[in-house]
Amino acid sequence: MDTTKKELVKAYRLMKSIREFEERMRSEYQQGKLPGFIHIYRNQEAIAVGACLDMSNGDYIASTHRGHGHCIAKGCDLDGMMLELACKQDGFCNGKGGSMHIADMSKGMLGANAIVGGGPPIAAGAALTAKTLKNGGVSMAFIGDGASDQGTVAEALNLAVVLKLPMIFMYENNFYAEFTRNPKPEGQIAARAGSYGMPSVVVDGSDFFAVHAACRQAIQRARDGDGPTAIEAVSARYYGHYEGDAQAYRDGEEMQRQREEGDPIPRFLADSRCSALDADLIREIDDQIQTELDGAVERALAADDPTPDKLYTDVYIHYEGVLR
Ligand SMILES: Cc1ncc(C[n+]2csc(CCOP(=O)(O)OP(=O)(O)O)c2C)c(N)n1
Ligand SMILES: [Mg+2]
Repeated sequence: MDTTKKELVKAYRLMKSIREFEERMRSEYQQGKLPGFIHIYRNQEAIAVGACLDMSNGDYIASTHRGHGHCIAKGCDLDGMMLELACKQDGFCNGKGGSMHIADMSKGMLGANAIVGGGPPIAAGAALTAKTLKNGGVSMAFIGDGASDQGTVAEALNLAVVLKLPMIFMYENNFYAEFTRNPKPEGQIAARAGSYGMPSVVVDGSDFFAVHAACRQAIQRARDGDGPTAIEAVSARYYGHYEGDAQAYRDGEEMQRQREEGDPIPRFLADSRCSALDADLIREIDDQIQTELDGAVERALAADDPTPDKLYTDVYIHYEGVLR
């Protein structure tokens, strides 16, 4: 599969933006400047970026509680995200969403979701919309290994096959659900999805090229009207379940090895297909990301909180006038 230089630059920029955005968030969070709970995506960046690279704003994704990478990969700008994570009134959801409920409809990002397994039925609905409107759109649900056992996921798998939906089930198997190691052997999640009657593959989630190739094929299949595909991308969680989790339940040596071997960014740059990305170009991109982040953090911390009179806005849809 050919990946153009433009695509490689975009992929690098997005993976590095996710990495740096989250590391900056961690630092601000540890200083008590960001509220709520955050779940860091580190070392899974190649999955979000490989998955979203062939999608446009007219395609949909439904994210998870570990959603910053999905947002950035789908094109959400860092400024709006940082404002939202700081719960400021100019954030994507006017400060009401924060990390776990952030959404940006203009980019087809249907939302992070604190309900484990909440995304796939939403993505199935979006896929049905695209199919009904015949607009060529596709829809993707990101699903953790823990979430893969939820009944909502089973329902979405079933509907996607029965209705031949333009949908991709993107499983991110990082082998942990909160503090519990997932006992399923690698490939079992994909096999279960396959048993519903859709093609299913297992890829190395640290390998951008493997993820991108599988997603390109699945997205094309969906656009061609051939129905859903399931992809199990295997990775290892880098940090704890949430920021602040010391991971005392993991073997330290094994974790260190997984952290090093599982880093998708040096692996991407070392690939011969990236030889066109010279050191000056990488430095330039890195500098641009830092400048963008400096501005985003400064603006977010200085921005206004939502005012008390906005307490009940953006919470419920008001149907008056809509259903007439
Ligand atoms: C319906 C529901 N059950 C339980 C929880 C608590 N919970 C939050 S995250 C999580 C684990 C999810 O694991 P996984 O799907 O593998 O995603 P990961 O955290 O590894 O990205 C659980 C059980 C929840 N938020 N929602
Ligand atoms: Mg997991």
